[in-house]
Amino acid sequence: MTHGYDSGRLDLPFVGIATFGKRPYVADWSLIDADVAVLGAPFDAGTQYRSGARFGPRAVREASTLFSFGHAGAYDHEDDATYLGGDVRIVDMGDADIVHTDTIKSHANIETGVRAALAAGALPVTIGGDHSINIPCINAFDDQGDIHILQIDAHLDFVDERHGVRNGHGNPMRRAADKPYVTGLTQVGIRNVSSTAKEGYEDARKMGSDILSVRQQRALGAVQTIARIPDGAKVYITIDIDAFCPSIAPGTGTPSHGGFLYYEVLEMLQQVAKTHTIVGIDLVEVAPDYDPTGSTSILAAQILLNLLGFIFHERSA
Ligand SMILES: [Mn+2]
Repeated sequence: MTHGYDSGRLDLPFVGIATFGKRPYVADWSLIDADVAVLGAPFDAGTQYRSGARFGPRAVREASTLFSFGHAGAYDHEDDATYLGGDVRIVDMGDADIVHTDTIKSHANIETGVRAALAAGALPVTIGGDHSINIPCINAFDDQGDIHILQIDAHLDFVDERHGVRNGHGNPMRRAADKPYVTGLTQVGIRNVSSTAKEGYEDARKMGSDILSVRQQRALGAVQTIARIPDGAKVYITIDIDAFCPSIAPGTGTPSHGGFLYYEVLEMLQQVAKTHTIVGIDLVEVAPDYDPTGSTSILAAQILLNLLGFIFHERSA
């Protein structure tokens, strides 16, 4: 371990270079030797309203340092569990290169990063960027067997094509559903008006989607919600920060009132980590400049670190 009293340094959260969780930076993607590889995907040219998610990876990394005191792991007294002890090896791959105005090249660079994480046997965790960055993430799973997608989001993101656009942030769940190895989707938190019209919802259901609003999820609770995901499915989780209520997550391009609060999402993530194998994660649409308090980025970092804690706690159990 390189941090904490082990090394003779106190290394408080505000000290040092802000990699994700203050974990080691691995610039050479052929040298990843880790359980988790975190990739930044600072691309926001897929937005249809307010841009700014290109600054998401830096803001989430910065926020993640708050949870990175030098002690070994994070003890949770409610669960009586210590999460993310020194045995869980997390590395930060830095960012995929982004070529301004060029979605194809930028997405290809993100896909290369996710493929490198998978080739190393690490769990890929990609921080957006707008939700279009999920498209190359899912492309990278074309040799990984069947996956099911759990999407936590305000918006369905199931537009096939509009004005020739097929790879914007309104399209990723449709692009995923197009894949033969994506066997189904569970889309939770969907509410209010967005770019997906009625036919998009009909297409989604035809292509294997289970769609739940915030109020429908609340009525079910976490256990019953996650029980709707097929048994034995390998699950890829995509979290759009706008799934949360704008009162706790205003730092995003397309806020939508009536969203989730922290524990509603956390409990779904803890449950799915118990019941299913998680094969990949992305968290998108943090646009920090709309939230001068930084609370949105802290929420994103806290959700990711807790989710990783749950996953590796189950793996070691
Ligand atoms: Mn989205």
